[in-house]
Amino acid sequence: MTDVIATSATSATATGAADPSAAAATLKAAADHLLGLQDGAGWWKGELETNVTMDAEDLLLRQFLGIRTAEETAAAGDWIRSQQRADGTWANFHDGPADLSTTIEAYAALRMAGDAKDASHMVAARAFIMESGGIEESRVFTRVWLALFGEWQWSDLPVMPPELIYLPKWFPLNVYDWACWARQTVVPLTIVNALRPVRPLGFDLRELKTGRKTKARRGFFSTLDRALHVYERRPLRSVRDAALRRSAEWIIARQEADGSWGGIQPPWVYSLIALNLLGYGADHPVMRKGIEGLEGFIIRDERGRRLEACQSPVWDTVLAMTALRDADLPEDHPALVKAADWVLGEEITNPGDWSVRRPKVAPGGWAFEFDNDGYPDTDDTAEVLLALNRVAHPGAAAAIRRGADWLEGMASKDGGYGAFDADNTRTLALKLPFCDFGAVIDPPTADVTAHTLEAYAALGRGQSQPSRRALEWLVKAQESDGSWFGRWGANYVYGTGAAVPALVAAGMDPEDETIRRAVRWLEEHQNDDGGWGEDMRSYKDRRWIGRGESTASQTAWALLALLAAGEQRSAAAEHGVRFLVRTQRSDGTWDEDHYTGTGFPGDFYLNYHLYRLVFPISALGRYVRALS
Ligand code: R03
Repeated sequence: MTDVIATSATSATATGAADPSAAAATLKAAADHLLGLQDGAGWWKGELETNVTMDAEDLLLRQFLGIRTAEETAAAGDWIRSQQRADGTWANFHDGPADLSTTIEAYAALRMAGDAKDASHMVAARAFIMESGGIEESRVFTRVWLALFGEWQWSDLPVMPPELIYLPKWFPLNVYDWACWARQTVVPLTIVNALRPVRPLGFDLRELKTGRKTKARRGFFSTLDRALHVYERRPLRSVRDAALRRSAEWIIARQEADGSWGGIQPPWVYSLIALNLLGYGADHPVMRKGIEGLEGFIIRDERGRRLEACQSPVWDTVLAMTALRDADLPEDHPALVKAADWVLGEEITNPGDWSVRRPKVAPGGWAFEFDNDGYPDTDDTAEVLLALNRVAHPGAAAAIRRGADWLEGMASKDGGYGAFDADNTRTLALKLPFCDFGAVIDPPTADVTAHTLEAYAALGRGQSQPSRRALEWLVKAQESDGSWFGRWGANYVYGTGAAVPALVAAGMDPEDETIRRAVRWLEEHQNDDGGWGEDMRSYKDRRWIGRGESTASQTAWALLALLAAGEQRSAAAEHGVRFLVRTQRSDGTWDEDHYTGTGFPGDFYLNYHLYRLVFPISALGRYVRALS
């Protein structure tokens, strides 16, 4: 029954049955908004919001290279201050718990910006830092940044020798055993570690130290670390010099067209530092390109200046294309053809680090970023294929074939898919004392395997052997509660929202118990407001699994699963659709302060600013179609 007191159409639908015309109107407004965001070159790109370590490290990098300006420092300081919470701390995601390393880095950056130690916001930050154990308890990366300026001892950091580059590709811990992002980060850090530079900061941070000993991990690897520390005092000079040279060549060979390394902040900044230490000045072409390239990742607005950790144009563009097709735009709509044109130009036609494990596989994938030609990934490639397959473009068919062949070649031995490499599953690196932040391997995950399977099915390859193995892999990966884990999105709602549509597309009966269990899990985790939400804490604390404030993107993921399962007339789906209708802004998009993208479970999170729009459009579009 509709509440008689309700005056607006939207609040009336909140209590009545789902109204297909309200859903259609919401869909239309959202699709129009999305169309208005397309770049003239054909792509879409939303901001990729992360945390203030990016901005603090940017200032530290510039300080190290001797290029930090007062203007940049003040503007970054404004941004960092704007992100501080009332209790003086900084978090890694909206409304998240205070993070020690992030708060230390932010504090150091604000000291650079000239904030006084006894200013109340600095006192509050320091109180949190000290009660959390000070610099001694911060992550290795934070202590590396501080060591660059003499605020931490190099001898109190785990050793990572440049001779690593010599380990053959079959030997444990060789660079190709590391996930690509860790590989590109660790190689420059071995150079930094060997040269142990200390440059001036202009102030000290002794107020952030407790003087206690950093918790040491025990076992074989800390023994190995002690042995390496001894070796570091007198390394074999000729071997060391050759290793440094070879590592530098390895790095330089991987610089991208935009000056980045891997299109992501960590390898980028550490590569610049490492090369600088080897004598490359800020005006050397490689350095200049790298430093100037960072400008393209800077966002400036009234709140200050911030650095994106990474940019997502390929990912955003293909999700937008799929959303607009779900919204029933014709396959030859000019916006879609233009987008397809741009996407086709982004195909990666050269081998890369992935070729080390799959030397016989021909190129044909796509990366996430504008420029990351050495590192196409299976997740982006699957979503590219799904999008291109639904747009009328003469160049699409051949590119789709190459892409699907590449994907098949990237299957891991167990039939699942990692993001950037096949069989990147050796867990040894996880045990190194160096590795206390972020995943350092890239094993198959449910979300990526699901996207790949969905692509195979859409392309008529659903009966192929790789496809069947991916399906088996996914069925086995289902959690005992009926959900799937989300590696690159939060969390079980994301994994389940990927797995169910893929399994059904690949031919699984929606009445199959696998699908029914997933539907029940989603129904049990729907919020009273009709939406779904899952907090990032779910990665560390089981009590948060499937729980959190409702968001537009997570509600859409749940709906995509329910719709694929044939549940469009269920109370859960109707209630979810009403949530989206009710919470849409007048300009057609949604607010989404909560982060729903994952960089590293437990450590690093992303707010993709287009998720709030593309996923609701897909969900509402499929809903409207299912009812008609
Ligand atoms: C969503 C699907 C597509 N997906 C690609 C997603 C890319 C996400 C951005 C990656 O940005 C990174 C940021 C990082 N930080 N720190 C690291 C890092 C890596 C990527 C990092 C952590 C540990 C080590 C090395 C680097 Br060791 C901030 C498939």
